[in-house]
Amino acid sequence: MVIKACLFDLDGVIVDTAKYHFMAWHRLADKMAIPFTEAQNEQLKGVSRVDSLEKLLSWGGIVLDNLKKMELLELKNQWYLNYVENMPADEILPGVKEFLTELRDNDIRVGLGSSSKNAPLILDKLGITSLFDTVVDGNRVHFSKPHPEVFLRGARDLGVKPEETVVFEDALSGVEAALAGNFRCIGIGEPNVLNKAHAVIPALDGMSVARMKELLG
Ligand code: B16
Ligand code: MG
Repeated sequence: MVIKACLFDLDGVIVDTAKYHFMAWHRLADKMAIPFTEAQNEQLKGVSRVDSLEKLLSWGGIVLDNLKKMELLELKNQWYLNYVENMPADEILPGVKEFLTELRDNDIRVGLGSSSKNAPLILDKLGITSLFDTVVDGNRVHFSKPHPEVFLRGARDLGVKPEETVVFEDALSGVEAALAGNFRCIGIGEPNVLNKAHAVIPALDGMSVARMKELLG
């Protein structure tokens, strides 16, 4: 396989912000007396803010008007931003900077494909914006993962075909998005959750161009 580009999800792949999304959704669920489990949280990973709220409300059997939904979305985001405000720059996950740098040195283009509207702010906070050739975030897409739009836009920005591009994802919705777009996909996390991916690894720590090629056969 020729690899011309890599597209990275943000939350849970580049940085451990997935835990802050979980904390903020949990707080909102508690406020509304909706039981919220780790398994349900798994279903919110990679899903846009507005679609996540719809899922949460449906689990609680709660129907609200749009104004109230906007209020709750604003509240969840404020809590999330408060958590990430105190996030140290070294919270970038181990091995990420090294791998991104190696990709660049090997002329493999690098893009971000995140559902998060806060992605540019997080990259900036970590001081790694310049390591990406393109950033596609929740502000640039119409359809949430598992729709492939976010990755298709990334490939288009980079001038590469999906079949020449590897997507790194920690969410089932993201793995499904990558496959729907005809990308190769390496899952980051639990094999039993991400078993649709072409390969699954626990984290990016120790990842290299050689290892990536080996994993994809
Ligand atoms: P925001 P990713 C996703 O980011 C998160 O996994 C998901 O939990 C979150 O709801 C979504 O971004 C929207 O984020 O509220 O910051 O716009 O994993 O696609 O990088
Ligand atoms: Mg993610």
